[in-house]
Amino acid sequence: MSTYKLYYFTSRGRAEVSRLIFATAGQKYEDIRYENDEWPSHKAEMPLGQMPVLEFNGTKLPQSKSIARFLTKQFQLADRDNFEQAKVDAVVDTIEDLLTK
Ligand SMILES: N[C@@H](CCC(=O)N[C@@H](CS)C(=O)NCC(=O)O)C(=O)O
Repeated sequence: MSTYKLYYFTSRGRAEVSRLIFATAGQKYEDIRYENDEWPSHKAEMPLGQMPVLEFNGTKLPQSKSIARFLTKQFQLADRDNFEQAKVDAVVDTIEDLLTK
């Protein structure tokens, strides 16, 4: 059975989309949330020294959008056709615009 651990801060930020995907799919996962003062001692454990990070079957994957795209494919929530995928990408890119601002 596959195991999923999602590492992020206690805020919603760049992890919330993946948390929502897990909820929508009804998939159990470990939602690991670090307080700001805990972060320095975990930074070196992350592939790019940042979060969110998804640990899938023991391997860590960085980058929030890569994680979200992987999860939607994993749980068959996207990819029904190319236009459906483009609509999903548009939502992701819009969220990125908001986060950047
Ligand atoms: N492009 C990355 C950006 C990740 C990022 O900026 N993470 C921030 C929190 S939102 C972080 O880990 N900051 C702590 C640090 O850089 O030490 C993504 O989308 O996952």
